[in-house]
Amino acid sequence: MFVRTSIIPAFMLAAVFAFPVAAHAAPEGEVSTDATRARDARIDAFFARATAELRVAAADALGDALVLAPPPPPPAMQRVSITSLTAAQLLSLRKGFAQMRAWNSQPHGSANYKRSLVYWANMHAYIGGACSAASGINNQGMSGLSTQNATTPDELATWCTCEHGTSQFLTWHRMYIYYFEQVLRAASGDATLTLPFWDYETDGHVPASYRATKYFYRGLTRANPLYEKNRQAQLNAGTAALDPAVTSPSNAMSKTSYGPFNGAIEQTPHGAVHCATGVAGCPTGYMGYVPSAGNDPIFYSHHANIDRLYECWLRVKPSSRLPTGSILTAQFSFIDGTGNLVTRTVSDMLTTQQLGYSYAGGGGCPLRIRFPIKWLLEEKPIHIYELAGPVRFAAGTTRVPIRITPDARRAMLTAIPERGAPPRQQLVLDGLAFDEPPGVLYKVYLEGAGGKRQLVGVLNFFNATAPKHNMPGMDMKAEPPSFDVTDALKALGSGDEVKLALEPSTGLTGVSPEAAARQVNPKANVRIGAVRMELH
Ligand SMILES: [Cu+2]
Repeated sequence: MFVRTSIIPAFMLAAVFAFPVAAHAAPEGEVSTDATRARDARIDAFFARATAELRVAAADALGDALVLAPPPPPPAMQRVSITSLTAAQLLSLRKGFAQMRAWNSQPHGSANYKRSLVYWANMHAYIGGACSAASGINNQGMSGLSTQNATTPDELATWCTCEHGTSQFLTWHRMYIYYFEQVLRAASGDATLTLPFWDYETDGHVPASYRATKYFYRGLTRANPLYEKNRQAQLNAGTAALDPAVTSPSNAMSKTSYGPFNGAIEQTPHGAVHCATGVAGCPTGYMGYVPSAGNDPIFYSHHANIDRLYECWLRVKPSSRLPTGSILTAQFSFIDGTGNLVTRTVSDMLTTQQLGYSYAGGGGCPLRIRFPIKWLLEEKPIHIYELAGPVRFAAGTTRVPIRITPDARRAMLTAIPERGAPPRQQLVLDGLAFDEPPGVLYKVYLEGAGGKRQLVGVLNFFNATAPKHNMPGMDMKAEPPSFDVTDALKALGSGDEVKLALEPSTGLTGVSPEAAARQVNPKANVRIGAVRMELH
């Protein structure tokens, strides 16, 4: 039933490390021939592979935390955090966005229009035409936008092609921001410009360079092309930050294979940051609505950060974490830095090595990525327990008693012999749906006796605004929201009185749940079909 873990007995590690490093040099007196050189190459390759595998095995054997190996030396193009741009880099970034905005008014079909900000936003998705309902233009926080319609061959090939709620979420967005960066670089006139990432986990504020309405350059005050007024007011004022529940990648980082990781990171931090940045939850503000999100310059740095987190996660074990199968043969079309239409295959643009960029400071990855000891075990659950039936969300916080049977409790605590550890517990919310978007996010807590509670994640409704899901209710068939609750249940103790609590949130720090509850759309009727716990 279990795939063997990669734990290698200590004596084997010792044996390999004891192998003389110079053992592959031709022994004294042996003449170097084609045959000996081929043998040496084989031995070198073996050592390279063995070192990589041993690093993983050693980390596995050491417990549930992995200290990441140092990253490879940086290629020429390195993406850095917005907050560590030099003045010259920030100026190039501003020039790039200012130029792309200026190209918005170029004629359709021209190379410059294909490199404009509105064109790139439309490539992701747009309001109107064959992409999404034109009525979306009336959503709160859409000022400055107009409905769009793809007509030219390049527009028909590239517009409204974003991937949400599919296995191509990470791969498509990696390709998309790669080409966006090429265009931004060309627009800036700075051949060294890279797309900076918004590291909201370190600091949840919108960076000052994206909040300022104006900036000063060469004796003139100019409009800041990185500013967008259709964001939550407190974020643009700098008086509130994104809540850590919104920005934490830890739930996604605990996944061990591509599909679950792709689904989990799309929810948090990706979708949660989108909804918390828009003016009043999804589908408001440019960022909170898929068909308008690409019109806010911070969108591209948000996605650079998602790409960076993807890279952090991949680096733990690229050989088993990169996507496989039909994902790799799909083709997508973009516009390159000179304004030409390009069609590329996913497998050719899969890794940062292929694309020639890296992330600064070791990627700024969390130094220790927690991962379950299961490591190389199957993602399939070994037990599933139904904890609660249908749930209708209340106006304020919804509390759902969940019954953990003695049977489930025993299974949760019993070590799996092959692993030497008990299974991880994952809470899954099936059949999440609504009549109208609620206009808030929901923090997900587990509560024990005496009001003790543990945050396990956050629910957002960004994907429900994607063109493919752009209708009442939402389709969460692909990946229902799921949360690793192992540590939370442990922290709450073994009492059987556990409640699931769903608390309205604007996604910002310093806003009370009561204030967020007042923002809930009374016609939302948010509901869950069932709550279950999976043991993995
Ligand atoms: Cu996005």
